[in-house]
Amino acid sequence: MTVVSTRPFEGQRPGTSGLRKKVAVFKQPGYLENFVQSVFDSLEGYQGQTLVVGGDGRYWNDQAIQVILRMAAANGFGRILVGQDGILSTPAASCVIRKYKAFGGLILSASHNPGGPDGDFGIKYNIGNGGPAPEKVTEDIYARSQTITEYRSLEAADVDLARLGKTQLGGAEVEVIDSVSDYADLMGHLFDFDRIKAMFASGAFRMRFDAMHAVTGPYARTILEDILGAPPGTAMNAVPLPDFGGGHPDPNPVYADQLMAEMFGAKAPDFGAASDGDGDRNMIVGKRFVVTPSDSLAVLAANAHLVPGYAKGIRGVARSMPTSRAADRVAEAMGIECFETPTGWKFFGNLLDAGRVTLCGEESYGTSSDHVREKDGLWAVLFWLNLLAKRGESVEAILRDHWRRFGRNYYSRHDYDGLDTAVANDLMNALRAALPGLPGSRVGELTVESADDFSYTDPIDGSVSSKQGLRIGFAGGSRVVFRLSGTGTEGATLRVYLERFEPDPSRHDIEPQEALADIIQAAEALAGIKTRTGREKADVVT
Ligand code: VG1
Ligand code: CO
Repeated sequence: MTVVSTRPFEGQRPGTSGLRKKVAVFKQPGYLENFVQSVFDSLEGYQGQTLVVGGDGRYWNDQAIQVILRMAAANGFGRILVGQDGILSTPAASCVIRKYKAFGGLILSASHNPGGPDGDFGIKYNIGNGGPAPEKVTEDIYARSQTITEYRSLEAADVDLARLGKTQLGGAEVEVIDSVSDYADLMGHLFDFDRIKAMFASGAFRMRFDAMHAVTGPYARTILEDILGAPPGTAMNAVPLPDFGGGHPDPNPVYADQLMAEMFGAKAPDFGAASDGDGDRNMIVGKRFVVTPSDSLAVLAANAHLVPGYAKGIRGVARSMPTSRAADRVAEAMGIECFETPTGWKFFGNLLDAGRVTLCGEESYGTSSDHVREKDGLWAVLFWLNLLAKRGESVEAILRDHWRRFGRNYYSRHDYDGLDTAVANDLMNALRAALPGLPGSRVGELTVESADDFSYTDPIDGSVSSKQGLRIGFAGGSRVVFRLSGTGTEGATLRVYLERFEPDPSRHDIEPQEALADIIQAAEALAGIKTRTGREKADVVT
């Protein structure tokens, strides 16, 4: 064992989902080691216990994993489970942590952020319930990183991650496990695989899944093609590449443009889906028909009883604050609880553990349930496949029926990327200062009804998270929310979330940007985005 002296690095505070930095920052000697030691130092009682390690296959994963294995062994973990070739999607890691009752896990991913030598790297710690560490833990890790003086490691050869099986590393047993099988088993218990198989076998149903050269490739091939019998090639871009093929592994209509071209083309398949860098997000597309993530959550909640894993009913739903309130309407009709949490999956953990909610979702293409403690891309795809097989209707028909029953929440998110941090902070501060005077005032044709800076008190442990986004509600139920991203690595990203409720079915066919035009104008009038940032329009509109 070696004890290496070190000095703190600035800025090792985890954001919305772990610590994310440029690869070059992570490659500084001691940078990764300091963070990992800070994680271990902030935990208690892990001696002899199990740690799960895996990542999304991005550039530098392989080397980082060897560093982590040596450090985990040197720090006294008894057993380390690592995905073959270092691969574990975020939901698969969550599944493995739970199944083998591990103490926790380290997941190497920067999710939807681009990879490669000039791209991003990331690491997050998940606790024993399989979910992201709550804020209290991430704050402890950060505090420790600012006072760290040494880290522990071993002098040992690299573990062969390609070969399944066990190796001894210092006092720890390292086991390389199949990356897919535990996760695939769990999916088989939740969904009606026979019915989905029959749908594919009929030949009348075609789908495309875009893995975006990220981690879900092997999962999608095994589950969709090998187990469910979808034709080979159903999963496209299915080989994980260290730089994701130079793309942006973010499953939205802008970045998954290859899939969108097919879904809107002449021979469009019936169903399309995509997932992100670490496999926890999902985009659902029908034949020439886009499904917003907020609507997807609401549809899953309303139809959960049709799926074996949820046939007994769902207990409640939770959504992140900026997510549209489509799910709230379903919860109300079903007489179940609905929670509004800050952005980031870590805020769902307590509600799931306490059995208060079954389904959770975020507007950023993230949905999942109590089967794991992370969002889960392929799970959502399989849920939709199960619904399509059971209802025998198209994606579009299911959505239109949903809107008729519950009304339609028109929704869009406008992102302004790579802003000067000071400019973005000034914009938010000015708007925050103006909030108290807004209620009752008019912005264009709209009247402001409410305005606040979202603060969340966790109903289970009472912890408070403040400054989680500025929300302005208008008379009639429309809303705009402003937030700064907590996952970027360059400058600041401003996210503007826009929503309008439309109960009238004869008005459910409007193009969303048009349906939201007055709210888009109000957002500009309230925040002065153009004048402050000099940007004429958003970089990404989803
Ligand atoms: C974004 C999304 C948020 C999501 C987070 C992590 O955060 O908005 O909903 O939970 O990414 O997802 P932010 O702070 O940039 O808005 V992932 O798939 O990157 O682990
Ligand atoms: Co992700």
